Amino acid sequence: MSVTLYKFGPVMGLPDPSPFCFKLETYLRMAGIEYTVASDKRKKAPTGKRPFLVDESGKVMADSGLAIAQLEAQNGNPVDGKLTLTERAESLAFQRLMEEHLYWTLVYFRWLDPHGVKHWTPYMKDILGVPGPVLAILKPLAQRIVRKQLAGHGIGRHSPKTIQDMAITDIGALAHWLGQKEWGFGDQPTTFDACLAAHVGKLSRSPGKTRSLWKHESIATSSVISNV
Ligand SMILES: N[C@@H](CCC(=O)N[C@@H](CS)C(=O)NCC(=O)O)C(=O)O
Repeated sequence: MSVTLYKFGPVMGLPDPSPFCFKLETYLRMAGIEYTVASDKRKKAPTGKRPFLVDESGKVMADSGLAIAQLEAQNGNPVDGKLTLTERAESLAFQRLMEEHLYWTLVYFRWLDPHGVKHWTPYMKDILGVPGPVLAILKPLAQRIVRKQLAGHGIGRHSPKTIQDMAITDIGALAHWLGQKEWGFGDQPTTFDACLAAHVGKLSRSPGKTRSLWKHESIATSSVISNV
């Protein structure tokens, strides 16, 4: 089987600035699924978000987690099949911590925190695939949308210091749970590790304040980054 992956594109030495795109691409590699990266930066997903996949029959799989669940079911669970039900529950809970909470603290630092915005702006042109003058128009519009999203989530109603503390608490929980383990579960990487690599990769390679969050808690996962 082969699929086409719609993502944003490599930046700052990461396969993608979006942890969801990073996770899904890493999963495809771990599962041994052939894929090509679509060059079309404009094509819209049914959900309006990236990543999404299109298979050979034209079927669209949107949302990284749902796409992985479909691929696992279709291909005999090549990546997560060895996990017990308890491990699956832990894997899901930690992925939710990263994707539904830690991720939003990073969104704040990238788009709204004045210090973070200053450091991120030079990368935005490449991430969004638009020329500088268009970016100057798009940035305030995007910031308005992000401000609404963060207020809707609830995290955006807190002070910058509280948002930073929340990120540090999440990173600390992950670090304590992982301890010195090389992988989240057993002796091989699973979807959990793909998700972790995506978030740790983003934290450690991000410019400005986000990187200092990473330095604040030494999370013992360098093997996750280098191996996945
Ligand atoms: N739950 C989704 C989240 C995907 C997501 O939030 N993608 C962001 C980039 S990190 C996006 O495409 N945002 C564009 C937008 O919101 O318009 C998944 O796992 O794929």
